[in-house]
Amino acid sequence: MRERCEKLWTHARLWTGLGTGLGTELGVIERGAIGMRGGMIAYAGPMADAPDAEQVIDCAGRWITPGLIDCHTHLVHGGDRAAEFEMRLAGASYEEIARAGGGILSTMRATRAASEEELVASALPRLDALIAEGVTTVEVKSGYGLDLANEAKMLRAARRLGEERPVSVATTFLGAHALPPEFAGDADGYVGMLCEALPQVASLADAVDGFCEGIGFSPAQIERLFAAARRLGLPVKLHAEQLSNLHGAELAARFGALSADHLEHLDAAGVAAMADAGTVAVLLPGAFYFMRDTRRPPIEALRRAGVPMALATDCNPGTSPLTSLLLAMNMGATLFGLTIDECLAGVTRHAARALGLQHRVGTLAVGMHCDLAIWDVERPAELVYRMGLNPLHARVWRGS
Ligand code: DI6
Ligand code: FE
Repeated sequence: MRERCEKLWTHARLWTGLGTGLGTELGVIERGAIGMRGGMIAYAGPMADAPDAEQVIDCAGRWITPGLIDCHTHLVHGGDRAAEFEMRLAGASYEEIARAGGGILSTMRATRAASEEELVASALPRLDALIAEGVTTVEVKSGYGLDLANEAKMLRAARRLGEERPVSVATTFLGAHALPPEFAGDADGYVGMLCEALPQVASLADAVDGFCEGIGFSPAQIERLFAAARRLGLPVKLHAEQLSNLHGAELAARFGALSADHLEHLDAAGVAAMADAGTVAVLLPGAFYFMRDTRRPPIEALRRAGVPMALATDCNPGTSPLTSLLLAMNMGATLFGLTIDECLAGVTRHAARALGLQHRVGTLAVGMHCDLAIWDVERPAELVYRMGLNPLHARVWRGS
């Protein structure tokens, strides 16, 4: 006789994320049930075999997926860049705007000027939009403070979001996002400062990220940062191959990175290195769309090599002001050619892995956190198909 559950969701169709093989239905259970005890999943399987429970919730045939995971965001930042969007519509390029003092540095100024409380307050509406669509775990990067005090302020604000709302927050230190004016012409000096500062932000960050790009940091600079991060036991991830191919993904793979993100210019060697290292490819179709990019990441090569692909919003004020993970899935399918199951795995199982959280969240399995999204849909494809309709019926975080 199995132990009673505290709660049991019955008459549900389960998309567990546990099947094998990409492109096949990932572990669907018709007439399924989920049992919860102590905030964890205690049962996930056919209703017929479900244990007793103190409270039974009849899902009336609705679909249950793992709670969604947005594994790449810049949710915390000061101000917005709507005026720069207007300039881009009038013909200015992202690079021209950046060279004129706009871009990341304009958000840096607004972020430095904001208090921790103001950063939390301005991020909450964006977080609430994600939560309203079933997000139960969100990653938040720093990267607009660009000095120790302001990067730490961003990371504290990010952690506070997880106290203000029922959601799990993973924080990432992205000090190597852009060169601040204090270090103009001295990127190496700035990276040296970051490496020295790392022990002081280590307790605030779950991972270390960088922007490896001509307009960001060189592979040699990222390598120094990654070596410092690994010495502290911090996992790494990288914005790589977004605008050009500097072989950042290979570098990331060499450091056992959790993920390499963007990847529009990834080549075959990069794909192979990621496959060998088990590094997740985080695809960010919102940035691709908003920047009117035309070069797609090498999806077919990633698929063939068995590289897990995640999808995220990249929510940021400059290149992806997107606060809908459902829309990111739609873009993943329409712009990048992902299948429905790839899109769903991309915001659940593989997104969890991109954060190193695959043993806690991202699938419907016994022993995982009971984070659920319950949907008013007839088939999972509807979650990817619609643009702007939110079919979330209920959201469960850690069992409630
Ligand atoms: N890649 C991007 O597209 C964004 N950051 C990054 O590393 C740009 C962020 C911004 O423009 O504010
Ligand atoms: Fe990003």
